[in-house]
Amino acid sequence: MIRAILFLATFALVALGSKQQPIVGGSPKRIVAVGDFHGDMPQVKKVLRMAGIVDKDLQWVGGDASFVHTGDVVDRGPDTIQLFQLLQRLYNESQNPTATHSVYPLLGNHEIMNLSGDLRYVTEEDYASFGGRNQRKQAWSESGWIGKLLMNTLSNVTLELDGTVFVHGGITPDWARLGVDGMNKQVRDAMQRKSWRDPIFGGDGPFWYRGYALDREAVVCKELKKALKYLGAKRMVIGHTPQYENGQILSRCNGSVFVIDVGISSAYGANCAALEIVGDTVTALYCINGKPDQARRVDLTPKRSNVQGRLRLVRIIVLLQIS
Ligand SMILES: *[C@@H]1O[C@H](CO)[C@@H](O)[C@H](O)[C@H]1NC(C)=O
Ligand SMILES: *[C@@H]1O[C@H](CO)[C@@H](O)[C@H](O)[C@H]1NC(C)=O
Ligand SMILES: *[C@@H]1O[C@H](CO)[C@@H](O)[C@H](O)[C@H]1NC(C)=O
Ligand SMILES: CC(=O)N[C@H]1CO[C@H](CO)[C@@H](O)[C@@H]1O
Repeated sequence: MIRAILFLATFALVALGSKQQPIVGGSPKRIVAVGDFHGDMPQVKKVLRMAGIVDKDLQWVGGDASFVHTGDVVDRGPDTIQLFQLLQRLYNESQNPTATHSVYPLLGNHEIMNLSGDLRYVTEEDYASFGGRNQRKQAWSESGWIGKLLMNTLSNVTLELDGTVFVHGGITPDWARLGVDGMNKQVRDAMQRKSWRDPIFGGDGPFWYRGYALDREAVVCKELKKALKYLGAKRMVIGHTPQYENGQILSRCNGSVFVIDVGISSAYGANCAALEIVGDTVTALYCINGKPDQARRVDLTPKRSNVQGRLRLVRIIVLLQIS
């Protein structure tokens, strides 16, 4: 009798296994994430238009989407002012009570470098765009508009949305233990105290860590899994380590991490890509022939093959029947 029931269950599960699961609890919002800007307004404009976030006049056309930037607005290119103005305006508009969309600009290591006075990658044109070195320094000071913007408003290093964690460099298990709010709080506190030597700004901290992009998967995917477990998330989306040789978004550890810094800036080859996440569907969006009008879509959703899934179920049931 029990055997008969188990056999029936086997077939029922095999049949069910081939069906798509419906989405429960309403359809998830579209999330669009873009990596390092590095001072190149024309390129950023192109990417945001291609991804359906703004139009040619830089007005929001993304509907109720969430737009995430994973940090590094500045350095290597001259358009610091325009880019921060754009982010500030898009963020302001999203704060309007009638707005249905969200804008999340995160900090990158290059924002922290500028705040901490490390100006090695500032270009001469960038200084000139402020009217000179002193004027630039003033804008980045606590009383300047960029200083205030970064210290008071856009001062987060990480964000969790629908099971995806966004961060500039990467979150190791040690930092993941603090949780998203804990990391953001530590960054804000350290910025206020001007403690640029705080470990959260260090090499293994969320601004600088490159392991998930560069280290061997055999080593690093286990770490990532731990970190995601602490964060209660399914995947991590990171910038910081440019994929400029091929300009492609890199998916590693079976779609548990996506490296979205493709080198958008002309300083890195003027590539054009954004990542779209809707529920569990992850899609890379690319410009076609470097143009912003249309996106080439590449599905990066990790494939759990139906055959494998069903075989696993059959194996479990058979084990139950044997025992
Ligand atoms: C954004 O809002 C802040 C505070 O409401 C305001 O000071 C700032 O001028 C606004 N910036 C833009 C670009 O709209
Ligand atoms: C920064 O993150 C905290 C949670 O960690 C959140 O409450 C806050 O709204 C975020 N700020 C912005 C500007 O997104
Ligand atoms: C990815 O998934 C496959 C099949 O489930 C598994 O064999 C492989 O070990 C996984 N790779 C990593 C890096 O986790
Ligand atoms: C807000 C902030 O910390 N601004 C700093 C930017 O960098 C200069 C040095 O270049 C400092 O003097 C400012 O305090």
